[in-house]
Amino acid sequence: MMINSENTPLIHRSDYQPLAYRITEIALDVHLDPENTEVSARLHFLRQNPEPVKEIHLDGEGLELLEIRRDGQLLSENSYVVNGAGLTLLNPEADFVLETRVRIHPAANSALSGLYHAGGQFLTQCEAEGFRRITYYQDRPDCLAKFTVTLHGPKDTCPVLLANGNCVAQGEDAQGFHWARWEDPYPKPAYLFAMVGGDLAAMRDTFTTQSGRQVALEIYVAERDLGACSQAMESLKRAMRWDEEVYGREYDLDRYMIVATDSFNMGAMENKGLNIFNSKYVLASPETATDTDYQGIESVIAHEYFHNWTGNRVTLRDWFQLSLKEGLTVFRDQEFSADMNSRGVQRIGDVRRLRAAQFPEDAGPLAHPVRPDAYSEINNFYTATVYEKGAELVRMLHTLLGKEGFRRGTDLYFERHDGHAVTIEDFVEALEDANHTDLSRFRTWYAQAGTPLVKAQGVYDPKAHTYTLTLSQSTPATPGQAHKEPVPIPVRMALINTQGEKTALDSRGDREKVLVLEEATQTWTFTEQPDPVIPSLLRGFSAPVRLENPLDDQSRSFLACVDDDPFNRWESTQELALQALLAGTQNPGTVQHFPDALERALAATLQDGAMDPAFRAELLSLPSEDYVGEQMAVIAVDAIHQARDALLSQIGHHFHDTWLNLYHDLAGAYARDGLSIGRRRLRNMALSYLVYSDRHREDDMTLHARQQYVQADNMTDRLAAFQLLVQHPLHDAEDILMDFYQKWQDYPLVIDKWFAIQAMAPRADALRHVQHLLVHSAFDWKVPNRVRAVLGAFTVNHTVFHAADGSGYAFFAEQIRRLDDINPQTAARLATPLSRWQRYDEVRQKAMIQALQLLAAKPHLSRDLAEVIQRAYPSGA
Ligand code: B3K
Ligand code: ZN
Repeated sequence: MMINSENTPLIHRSDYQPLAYRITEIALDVHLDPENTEVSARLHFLRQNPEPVKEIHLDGEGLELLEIRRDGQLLSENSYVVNGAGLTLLNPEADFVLETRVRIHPAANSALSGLYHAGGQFLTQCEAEGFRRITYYQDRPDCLAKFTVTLHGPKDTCPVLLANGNCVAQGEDAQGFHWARWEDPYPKPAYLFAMVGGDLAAMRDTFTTQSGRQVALEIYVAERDLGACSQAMESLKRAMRWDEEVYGREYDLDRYMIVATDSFNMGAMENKGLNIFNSKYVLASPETATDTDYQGIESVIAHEYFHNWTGNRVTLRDWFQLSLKEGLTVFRDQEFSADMNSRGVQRIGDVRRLRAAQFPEDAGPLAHPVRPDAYSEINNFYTATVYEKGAELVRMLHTLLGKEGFRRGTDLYFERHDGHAVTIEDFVEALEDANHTDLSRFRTWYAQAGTPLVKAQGVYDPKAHTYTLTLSQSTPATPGQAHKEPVPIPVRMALINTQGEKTALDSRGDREKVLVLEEATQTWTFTEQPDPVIPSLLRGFSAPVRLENPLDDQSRSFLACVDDDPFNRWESTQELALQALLAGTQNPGTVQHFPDALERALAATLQDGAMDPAFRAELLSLPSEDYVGEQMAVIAVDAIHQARDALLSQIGHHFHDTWLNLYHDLAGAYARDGLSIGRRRLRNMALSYLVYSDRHREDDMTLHARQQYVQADNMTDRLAAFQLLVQHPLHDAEDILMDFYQKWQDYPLVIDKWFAIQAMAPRADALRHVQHLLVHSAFDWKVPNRVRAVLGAFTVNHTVFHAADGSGYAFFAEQIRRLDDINPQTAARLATPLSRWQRYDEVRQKAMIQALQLLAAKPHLSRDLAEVIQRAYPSGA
């Protein structure tokens, strides 16, 4: 691949150097203007060592330097150097004050990194390296400074001026302008800096902390959205209480602010005291947001709040430590959601996400350890590995140390490192020291990429009444890591007898155990087992591994009916469905065998009216096309799609009357409690199976969907019906598409759904349809949510994106080229599915490589996209 390697110079973890100078204080003065904003900065530098240094480098990108002074004196041109990467000060004193004034252009900033102007608001995004696009600075997470920020802006378009911390003064400027000064008492790295200016209304509330302090809570949105903030506000209060109760962590400022915007590169950002959020994770009303949207808000609000301790008060030494804050904070938000909702259902969802995003990443050319060793563009490392696998590592530590031990460890971690920039090693050491334990071998998990494969072998001896379990592990090679060490794998397990009961595993009578598989192979023998038993392994998905547990269908079906571990009960059903689907891919087009074992498992769930409906819906859902593909040596795109369609329709058909009864019985008035959410989920699943049961005729099941679409009083039900109709191969949904658009055209988040559902529809003319979506008047290349709604959704429309003639890839690459000039971060992220080319047949491989080459040849290729292409196809570089 012809990529200029200057595009992708690598930064190595081993090259870390402590700062020669600290910046103790920074005062910013910002005159907001969409075209030309002026930023003045006053920085107090303090040398860390007695020996003088030759120069100090300050990061800076796209800044127009207007003035520079040291200790009040204009700097002569021979005492500094400015280039595209920043500013170098020559022969600096031991301590001094540097003042700079620069000009930047927020309206032209479509990359949405640094200060940008979008939707009439001024907003910032500084993680990871956006602050250098605002002013010259040591833009690295170990540079902690006290910030004072004075914002000036026009009163009419920017009545609200916000920054981190407390508002300490405000006043009038001349001619319709005003200012506000904010002070953040907590020293912080620049990536946590934020400022906002705009015409915003606030929903206000208060929270009283465990020590009795009152905190003002404010959610800033457009005036018309004020009524859609209550889920966010309630979730915030629940998260604040939970962190006090579970981790003993209290909020530390007098004010907690959240600002919502439609123009944002990711979900949200944990800036100190002033979170900035994608409006998708703030705004919800029953008419516009689905139950899934509501849950997304709760977990992202909690996630950003939890960062106040895990990320902000204790921050990162360097970006290689990213999982120190992200893995730990994802673990915390998952546990919070498990405590607020059903623990079993939460765990199933978490594992589903891990398997959908992280396992493929770990098995492909973009694989990297949870603590990476090198990067070119750090924004490419906000990955499922750093976040989701990182959270799994913390979860395993929690399992190994136990709840109390883990809490002792985090208490010590906060006590030792509050106010410091630290490493993953510091975290592990705190857990060790608090528990007088040795986690040396566990560290390999952070250093080694790839998903371990665990193989289980069990033998029951009817004479000796013993059950012997042998577990072995191996991890496949990943780029740059040919040899792999064994890792300690906690395997939670039970043995289940023919009555469906867990047997006693030892003389203490424990019926569940955590075995720690540390070596390549280990064996455990359980005595006094009078009856044959079936092993229930990796309960609760106790480790992020693939498990090969050779059970026959009958045993799986039995576990699917009796296992009291919700995750494993689900897993047994999924495994049966997976086997049926894989078998189906062998003979595409023929009528598929609906295995008895699967039938029994599904029937048991369908008949169990006492079960939590949300869990029931999980048990009744089939593995995704992606998951099935992951299990195949060569992903058979079309065969998987057909097999899954066929099985859905068989299950729909076979249990037709049961589904219909469920559909009618589960109807009920809209409410937001867990039970009602579960009932809606199960009811919409029933509708979907009914529609699938006769997908190849268009008869009265689509009428049910049409009726539901029209009559629904909430978005969950309306969207479920809408999706079934739009994605039905024979149904003409033109009128419904128009109706939906007309109703919701003023609600960007709803229109994103309208775009995404169309882009995901596997219809015959899908590609042409997606091309039309890109020229629709509501499509906007500058709004990442909208771009993801079309291009992101398109990549999961497997039969179309992966069309054998390569048309999907070629089209996609053209769009990514275009996007790269507008928003490189989003372009690089969207392009990652192309990195999976090795998993497809030769024809598709060729076409995918061609698409990568098309990207590689792009003029002005961003560093973000260059790195992804380079890693996706290193052989040609
Ligand atoms: N810390 C931010 C992510 C920043 C991504 C920068 N490319 C959100 C979060 O994980 O909470
Ligand atoms: Zn985070």
